[in-house]
Amino acid sequence: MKKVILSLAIIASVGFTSCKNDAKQKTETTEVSNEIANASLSFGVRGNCGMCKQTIEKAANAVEGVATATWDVNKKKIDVSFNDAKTDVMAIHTAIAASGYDTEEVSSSKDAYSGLPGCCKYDHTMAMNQSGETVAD
Ligand SMILES: [Cu+2]
Repeated sequence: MKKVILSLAIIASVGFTSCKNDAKQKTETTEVSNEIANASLSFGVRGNCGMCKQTIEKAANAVEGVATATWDVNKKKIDVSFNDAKTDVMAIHTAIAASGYDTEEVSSSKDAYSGLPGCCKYDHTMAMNQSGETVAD
């Protein structure tokens, strides 16, 4: 239990870090729930920084059936594991779009996008699902 609290504190502190520090942001943090995953997928999601990462992962994890969600700021890509009896791919795309972020399949909600912090207002023409290496720190 202490480990869970500690990791939540780490996730929170990463989330509150300013956008200017994203080059040094850890790319390994993952939102975790108690779901049992039997399926996984990866798809492109646009975004700029560590704050975007937190919003995107939180949105994906809020979908019932999602076990883990990890967004990579360099690849503009999310890896999701989920229980396919409880959710499906489009529900995950839709939840992320509703939080303000474009996915490969669903364009972001305009209202949610306009509510993002200035530094998170990513370019809608940004290439996503890139194959580059994950930058470790
Ligand atoms: Cu951001």
